[in-house]
Amino acid sequence: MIDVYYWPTPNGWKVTIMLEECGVDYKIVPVDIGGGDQFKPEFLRISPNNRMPAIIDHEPLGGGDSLSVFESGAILEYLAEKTGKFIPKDVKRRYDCLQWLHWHMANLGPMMGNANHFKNYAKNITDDQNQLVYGTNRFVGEVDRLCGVMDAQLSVHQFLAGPDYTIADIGAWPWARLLARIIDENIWATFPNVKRWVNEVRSRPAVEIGANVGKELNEVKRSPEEEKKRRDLLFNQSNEKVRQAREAALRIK
Ligand SMILES: N[C@@H](CCC(=O)N[C@@H](CS)C(=O)NCC(=O)O)C(=O)O
Repeated sequence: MIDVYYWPTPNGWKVTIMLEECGVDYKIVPVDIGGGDQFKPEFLRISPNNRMPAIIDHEPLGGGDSLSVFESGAILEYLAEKTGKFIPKDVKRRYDCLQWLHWHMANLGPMMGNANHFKNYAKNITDDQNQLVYGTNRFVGEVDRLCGVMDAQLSVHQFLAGPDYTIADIGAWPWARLLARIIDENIWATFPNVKRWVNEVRSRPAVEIGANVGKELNEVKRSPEEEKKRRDLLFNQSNEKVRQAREAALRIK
């Protein structure tokens, strides 16, 4: 059994989609990131960066004690290695897959996260139009560039890393499916190969199930004051707060 420390966001969906694709049993442990669960000692012990997702595998690859993994890309690699699924065995194809997995971890995910922040959240935090416009243009511009990179790749390959559906697709898809919501509807007309691939991956039954896990957790109605408190918690995280919480977690025997 694998415990999945999870909240329904793109980084969380990668893990539930992979587990559904592989047919592995798992248990969801909700980490309410707006409510501060990511600072609880039991979570920080396995996820030093106070971000979900993380997993604990009680029957780990190689045997022995339970094993924890944080960072969604590392979790996908671990599950692929454990199950032998969605990662090619051939060395060249394997590194095609890993290159594209790491590409989305370092590029598409963070840039879409920041584009979303500037387009949808920053206006609740600052009235400074210069900052809002600069931040939005910078990150939306980067997402546009990255869509060009993906579209070119998908114009000659069925999937991101070539002919096979791999963890590179499982990692990037949960972000790419949100392109219209975060950027705008025209994005699909500009990048038809990305659109084709997003739809193709969406049609897989395991993707449909994995991307809906814990949907109800995000459907809670909250007052504007509560929403503000949750945003403050997410967007005001100091070095001191994080370090103290993590050190305290590590001191627990
Ligand atoms: N690179 C990390 C990013 C994870 C991440 O940013 N998680 C967000 C939710 S999507 C989170 O836990 N945020 C909590 C916080 O900001 O305190 C991964 O891919 O696992």
